[in-house]
Amino acid sequence: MSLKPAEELLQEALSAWEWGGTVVGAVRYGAGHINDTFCVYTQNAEGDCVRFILQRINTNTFKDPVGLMENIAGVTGFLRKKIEEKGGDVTRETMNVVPTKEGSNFYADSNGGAWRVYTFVEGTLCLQKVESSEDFYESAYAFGQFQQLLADYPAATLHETIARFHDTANRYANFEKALQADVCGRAKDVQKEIEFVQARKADCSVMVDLLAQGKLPLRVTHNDTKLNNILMDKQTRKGICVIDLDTVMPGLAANDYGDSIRFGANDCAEDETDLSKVNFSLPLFETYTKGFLAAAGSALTDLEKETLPWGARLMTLECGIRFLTDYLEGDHYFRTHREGHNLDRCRTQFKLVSDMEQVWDEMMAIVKKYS
Ligand code: ADP
Ligand code: GN1
Ligand code: MG
Repeated sequence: MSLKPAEELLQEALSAWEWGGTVVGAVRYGAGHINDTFCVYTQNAEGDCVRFILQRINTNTFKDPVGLMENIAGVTGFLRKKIEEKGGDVTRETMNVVPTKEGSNFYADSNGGAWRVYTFVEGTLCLQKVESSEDFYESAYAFGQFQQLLADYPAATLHETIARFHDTANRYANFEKALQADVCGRAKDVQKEIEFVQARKADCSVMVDLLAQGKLPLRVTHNDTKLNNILMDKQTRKGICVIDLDTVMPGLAANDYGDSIRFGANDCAEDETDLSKVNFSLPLFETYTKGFLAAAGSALTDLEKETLPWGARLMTLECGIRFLTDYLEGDHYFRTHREGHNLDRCRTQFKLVSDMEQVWDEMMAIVKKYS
């Protein structure tokens, strides 16, 4: 079933929860590319405003919402125990799912959509761009710690919410398929980008080959470690809560590290159209490396640490390949807001990959310094 605009199902979804007060309104929220997120404003008996996050899971992307929500319930429950043990605040340091009136952790709507509600973590910031080196360090520490906390999570119980999510070689194969099909006749206009990818076909296999050879371990990873998937405390500016847990699955440590570098170690938006503003920042790379290794380094093997720069390069290349593939296929995967949006996004990623290739030796040396 094709999904209707989320707004059309909003009232139906709202009626599936108790809310503990009167719903005053619900507005679109956040800048994600996949799910539909709303902030729900309620008024409780004391007259105070209490906010919630209501999300429609994109079931075209996440085909098994039951398994996905089981993962989230499992992971947040596990984190809650760890946070309690260290005397932390479980209402702010992990996501908390609010059950429906029927006691389920999501609501299946009449259109095949799946909705869930989280308590709103107040007093936090969600950054779309790095504002200071200190913020980036804190995000690195928070993602590193997230991985540490989940190190002994029973990984075999996790559902693979998107098959082969960070299998870069398979992403390359899908790109070639999209290119052959060229359903929109767009390939002729993006020859430079196509050549860029094809020249890096061998790179796409570096990490997946090491995994297949048993040289790198699978860990419980987040797999979507963008800066805007961390909530930072407004007062202390510490990264307090890792959000967007849909892609928590067994994966490579370098990919969590690398996806954060891709998104945050630069001074531009992911969809910046002026490529002269798109520059990989080695100082920010160093800051993130320091924070991530301070939190997660002791759990990583020597080869995992050595290959972290590959995580950065390949997550950036892979993301660019995914944007380009979606552009060739007619923009059906990532939400777009303008003509050529995926192509703009793809170009920023490829510029960043080129920059990283230029300073590869320095990247390797920085990782070594903090290992
Ligand atoms: P998407 O998959 O679309 O990226 P996210 O789960 O990252 O969705 O949520 C989108 C935005 O909503 C986040 O960037 C953040 O600003 C906000 N958000 C999500 N969950 C919470 C929460 N529990 N408390 C406060 N803000 C949240
Ligand atoms: C998507 O959902 P969101 O916006 O946090 C995508 C990530 C990409 C990212 C690029 C499930 O993340 O893999 O890296 O866009 N999520 C999924 O910004 O495909
Ligand atoms: Mg997000």
